[in-house]
Amino acid sequence: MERTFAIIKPDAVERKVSGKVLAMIEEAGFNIVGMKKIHLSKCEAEGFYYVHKERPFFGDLCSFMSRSPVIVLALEKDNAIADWRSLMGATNPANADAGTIRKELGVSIEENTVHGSDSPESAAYEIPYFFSQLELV
Ligand code: RTP
Ligand code: MG
Repeated sequence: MERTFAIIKPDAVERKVSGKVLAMIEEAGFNIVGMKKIHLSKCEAEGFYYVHKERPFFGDLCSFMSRSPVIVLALEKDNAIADWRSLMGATNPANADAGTIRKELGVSIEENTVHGSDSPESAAYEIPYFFSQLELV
């Protein structure tokens, strides 16, 4: 079993589609081993996305991620990291395959509904950024 980290981003929580995202996660066979709703500060968003700090969209991304609450998730499944990236779809919803979360629910390249770890190294940074061992069941 592998674990990955996911976020239901502010655009989805604001539009009240987080239940739809959770249903797609469960239907795809993921076990939710950690879940909580939090409102990130700008500083916390910057720490989470520090790998993107030189990218032109970094400031906008951190403002977006801290503008309203998100739901953070730890997901478990065989091949969880790659399978969650597949279920999310391409970064830009316009390029995402039918049936993916970003195609069905995404708004724009920035407001794309969900985040997912892109490697075992990212998952190992991201899960403990939000969850203590006691919060993972
Ligand atoms: P994520 O990290 O959120 O799972 O998304 P990703 O791997 O598909 O995309 P990444 O390149 O890591 O970008 C992180 C997030 O930054 C926003 N973004 N905005 N305005 C833009 O051109 C742009 N490009 C990326 C998106 O919210 C993207 O998910
Ligand atoms: Mg990424």
